[in-house]
Amino acid sequence: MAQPSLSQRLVQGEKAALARLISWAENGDARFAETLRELGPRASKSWRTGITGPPGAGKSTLVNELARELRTHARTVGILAVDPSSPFSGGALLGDRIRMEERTVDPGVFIRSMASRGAHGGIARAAVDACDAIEAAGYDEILLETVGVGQAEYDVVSAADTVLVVLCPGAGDGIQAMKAGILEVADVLVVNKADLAGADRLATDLEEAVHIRATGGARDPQGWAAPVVTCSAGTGKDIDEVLRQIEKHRSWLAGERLERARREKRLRHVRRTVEEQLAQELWERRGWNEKASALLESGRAPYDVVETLVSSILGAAKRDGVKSA
Ligand SMILES: Nc1nc2c(ncn2[C@@H]2O[C@H](COP(=O)(O)OP(=O)(O)OP(=O)(O)O)[C@@H](O)[C@H]2O)c(=O)[nH]1
Ligand SMILES: [Mg+2]
Repeated sequence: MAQPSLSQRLVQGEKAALARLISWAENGDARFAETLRELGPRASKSWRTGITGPPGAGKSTLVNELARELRTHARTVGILAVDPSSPFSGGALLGDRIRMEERTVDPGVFIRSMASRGAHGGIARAAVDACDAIEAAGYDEILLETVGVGQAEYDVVSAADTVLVVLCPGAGDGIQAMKAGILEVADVLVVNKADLAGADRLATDLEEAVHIRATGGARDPQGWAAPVVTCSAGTGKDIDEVLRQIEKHRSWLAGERLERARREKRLRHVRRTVEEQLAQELWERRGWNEKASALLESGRAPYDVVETLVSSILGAAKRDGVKSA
């Protein structure tokens, strides 16, 4: 009897098949696209929630609690923990994995971590592909956690439909977060560690900052002003409130807004992937690395080298255009 194909195994809910598919996405393996193609067009039904925030704010603890809460509502959950700044692949987020052990034995939960070195090309591209794979496997919810609040993390988390920014009182709290432009990316601001002193103060500061932004015309009047939720992932307090705010944002986005947002995200993903594949083609397969080195060594100025290389394809494209016209 013929072995079931990977796409068949995926649809049957086999986690190993999903893990394999994600590895193909990470490695830039052509079988990733083939498998998605085989699965055919499907309605996108997974809600993607991104979770970002400074190291140690309690993102992983919150993800674990959100997953627990979602499971009580019979929602299946795919968790993707991405560390764009870590050179270590796989084991980078092992700590998180161990903490989430309880979730991993649940057949309705899938957990995977990813670091930049594991991804062939861009981690942001690989993360979107991984989310698409999780969606294709039929999970209702995707929780996409990143470490840190830099540009690389934002690139990853901006693939989500709803972005949570998790902060906590203490070192590097509110003011720093605002400087880092966190208000711009947050759909929901979560003040975690409510059990610690300073949480209420941080929440008030954030509410004020959101209000100033909203009234300062930085957002359109019908726009979404990020709510501030205070919770304690460590004790499980008010996790349901965090979920309620995600649901509210989801209802607000539903319809035309959601379609537009997802269209933009798809376009960004296509652009990234095209850039990545072209770069591979030129630098690796067409030997541009060697060509550029040789030209530089022969004493050519960097911009001369750029022009020579670029016109070698653009010139060719122009000639082809003339031919086909
Ligand atoms: N007091 C208190 N501690 C918490 C709470 N939530 C998480 N912690 C603790 O904060 C520490 C960091 O939690 P993590 O969930 O690993 O934080 P993280 O944001 O995922 O950290 P990185 O992935 O390293 O950026 C752990 O020791 C948690 O036990 C909370 O609500 N209250
Ligand atoms: Mg973490």
